[in-house]
Amino acid sequence: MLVATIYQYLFFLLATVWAIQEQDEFDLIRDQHFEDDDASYERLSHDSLLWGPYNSGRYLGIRPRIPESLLSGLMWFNVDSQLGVGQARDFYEQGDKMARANWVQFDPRLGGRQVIHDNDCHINITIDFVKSENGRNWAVKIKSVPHAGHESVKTSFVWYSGLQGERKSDGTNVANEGVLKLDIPRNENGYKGTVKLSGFSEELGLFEIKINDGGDHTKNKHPSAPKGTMKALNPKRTHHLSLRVPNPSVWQNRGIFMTLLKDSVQDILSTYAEETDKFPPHVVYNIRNMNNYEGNLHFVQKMFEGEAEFDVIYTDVASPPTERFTFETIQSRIDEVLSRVNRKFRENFQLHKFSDRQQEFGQEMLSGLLGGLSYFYGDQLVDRQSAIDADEFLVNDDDFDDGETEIPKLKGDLEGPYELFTLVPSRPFFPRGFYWDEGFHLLPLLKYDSDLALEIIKSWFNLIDDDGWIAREQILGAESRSRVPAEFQVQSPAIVNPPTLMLAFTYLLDSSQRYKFDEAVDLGEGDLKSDIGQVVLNNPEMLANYTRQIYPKLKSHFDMFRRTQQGSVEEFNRGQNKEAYRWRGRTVSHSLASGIDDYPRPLPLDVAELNVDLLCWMGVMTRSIRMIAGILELKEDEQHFAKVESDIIDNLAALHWSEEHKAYCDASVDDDDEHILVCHKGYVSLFPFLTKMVPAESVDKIESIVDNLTDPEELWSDYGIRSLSKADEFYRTGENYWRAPVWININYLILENLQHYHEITKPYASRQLKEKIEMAYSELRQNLIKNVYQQWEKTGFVWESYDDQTGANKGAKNFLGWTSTVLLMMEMPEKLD
Ligand SMILES: *[C@@H]1O[C@H](CO)[C@@H](O)[C@H](O)[C@H]1NC(C)=O
Ligand SMILES: *[C@@H]1O[C@H](CO)[C@@H](O)[C@H](O)[C@H]1NC(C)=O
Ligand SMILES: CC(=O)N[C@H]1CO[C@H](CO)[C@@H](O)[C@@H]1O
Repeated sequence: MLVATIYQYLFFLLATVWAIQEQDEFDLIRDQHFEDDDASYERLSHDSLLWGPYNSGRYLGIRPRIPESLLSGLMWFNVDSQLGVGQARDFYEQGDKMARANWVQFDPRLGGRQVIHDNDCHINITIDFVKSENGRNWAVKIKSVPHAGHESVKTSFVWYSGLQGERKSDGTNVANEGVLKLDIPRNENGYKGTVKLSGFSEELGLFEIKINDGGDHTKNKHPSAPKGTMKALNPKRTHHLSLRVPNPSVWQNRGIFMTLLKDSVQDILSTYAEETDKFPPHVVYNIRNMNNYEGNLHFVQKMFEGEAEFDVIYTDVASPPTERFTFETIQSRIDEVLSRVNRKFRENFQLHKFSDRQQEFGQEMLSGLLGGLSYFYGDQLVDRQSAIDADEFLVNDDDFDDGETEIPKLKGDLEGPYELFTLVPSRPFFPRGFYWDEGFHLLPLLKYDSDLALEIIKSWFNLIDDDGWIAREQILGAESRSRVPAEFQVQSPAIVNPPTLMLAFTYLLDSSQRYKFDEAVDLGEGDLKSDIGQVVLNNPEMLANYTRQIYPKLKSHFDMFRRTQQGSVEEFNRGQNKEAYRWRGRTVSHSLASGIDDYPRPLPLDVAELNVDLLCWMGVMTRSIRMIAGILELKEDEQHFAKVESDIIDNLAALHWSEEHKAYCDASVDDDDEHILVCHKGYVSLFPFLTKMVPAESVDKIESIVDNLTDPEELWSDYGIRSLSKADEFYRTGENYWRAPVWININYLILENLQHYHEITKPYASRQLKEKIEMAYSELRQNLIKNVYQQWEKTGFVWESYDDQTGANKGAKNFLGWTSTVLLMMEMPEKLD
């Protein structure tokens, strides 16, 4: 590539002279991106969220919110024995022996602190990541201390940075792939002091990455090598290796590093077979640049004995000097950022009734959730061929044994690329976007930074396709696919998922209506900076503009649900109107679409099935879209949606309420095609209550729901409300995923609605019901907080679900994730009155 070569040549010879001119040029380019006034919020928002640990499935993976751009991060391994290298840390894995690994203070616009207690490597690592005020520069400080009894533990740290070729934010190709080069004199025996890389890309402009070797204040000690060891492997020096890898392979940094290491080790073994004692692990596992490669992927490796500390600085060369980091200024910025993060947390969440330790726990819930903020870009597998006939079921899985998960056999084609900015349920186990989870993720965030929540909602809604469909699990790009078993990778347009984002959006609109719109002022840039996080919600015109933008997508999404998940009503002469729905794509034991996979549903499989939880989700969507039509003053739409909403509420009573069981239930038909209710008490039967679809006047129904909720023989456990009644025949059977365990997201909704119904039934409720609700609320809230907190103390993590008999942790770890709604529970009042 001639152009690139000339460019590199010019750039690296004339970088210093250029820097001045380039700065003007880049300012110009940026000003063009953001020329009009309206864009000042856009620009602030863009820059303050440009960089982050957005490759959140790694322990530390830093990237900008730009497609296929610069990927950087940290790997490490123990070098006391030969075994350590096989457990090199990079991807955050469920099985890694970590006593802790989470962001404990974090704000996506500022940065924060992650702590990692690695029991295999016998070290505790603190990683501080901070951004500059303008958001375009960042720095990382890595500190590691050995565990007691392992004071001279030897650890290798590897920083990698790789340029992926880049695309423009609109997905089109850039003219120039960019370059990344070592920018100090090459020394095959390694380096003392700071290693510097310089680079250029269209979207990032000119940039530098500097990696130091600690400073005079550190107690860094590098292990020594036996006499006569090859100089190129000197463990007292920093080693650098770079090579050209295809852009789509940059993310495979760990595998590439291991291959290079293997080549080096094999070469050593064949040459020095007799002298292997000269090559202990901390010597032989140093990378060597044997072939004088130079390319887009760079590794910088260090060996430490005992404590370790070093820093990495990323500089946007076009930034003014006041915005750039130096090794001398990192620490004061870290101190400042951490204290601002703490202050912001305390301002938004009032936890003063809790102990210091519990407050730390609360802050870790939010930090861990936000530490999962991720940016994805890539293609996904979708099966649009094997259309699922509305009247057929995916797999006849009568033959499956209990506990076995049967999966629809789909064949996917790649579509895209798409981009997604999202939180993730669990960095080690589910490091990707989940539609059903995301609405819950946004609940704690709405309070803290509603502007970011709106960014995330918009990013998701952008993925709604022309048919109104969105994949329930977003597995974008090869890196994401590498973490999902092949049989789960393909998404089907026939399968939907609970539209929880609509639920989150109604919470948001509710809270915006509490603000006084007429007081909103025109915000200048100065104000914007301090208000960023709550700008749109405080500005009715911006909120209306935002809503106007997403409205067409929402409408088509809503229409798709009504079209594809329609239930049979007239065929069986039931219902008061046609609002009734059935989740498509279910099997005998699973309805993945519903999100509560193995919750028991009517059997045998029948097209006459109607699902009460889906009708409630339709109600949530309708209510949400009605509110939006209201904001946009679309009177006709608003009236139409209001009618659908009341039809849904009518049919909930007509089609799904069982007088016999005093509960809302799924429905089907019997042998004579007569409407019947199939009741499995648990989360599904609570749905009308959880989504505020039970009218306040229906106090009798509410009382029955509360009675069963508080019955220890049914739903009540000491650790929260269990997913399925103890009295149900399927209780704790099969894979027991949603057939007993306590899930925190649903429990959050239960608490929130106990509160809600306590308030709105005041004109109707007996004194007795009022007291029942108050008691259920207080005890449930206490039980939940207590158990999640205790399990966190015990295991170092919060979890996907909790055992209803012992409170013990279950499923995926570091599930922050909707389990973080426990933070909202902590903030709720202790008692209702
Ligand atoms: C490392 O972390 C553990 C907690 O996971 C703590 O008990 C221990 O004191 C820490 N060690 C050091 C040296 O800080
Ligand atoms: C809202 O949109 C209108 C029309 O596109 C535009 O003129 C106005 O400046 C926007 N207002 C804000 C606050 O973004
Ligand atoms: C404790 C309690 O009131 N449980 C009720 C749950 O619902 C059934 C009806 O199916 C009632 O009979 C129980 O009394």
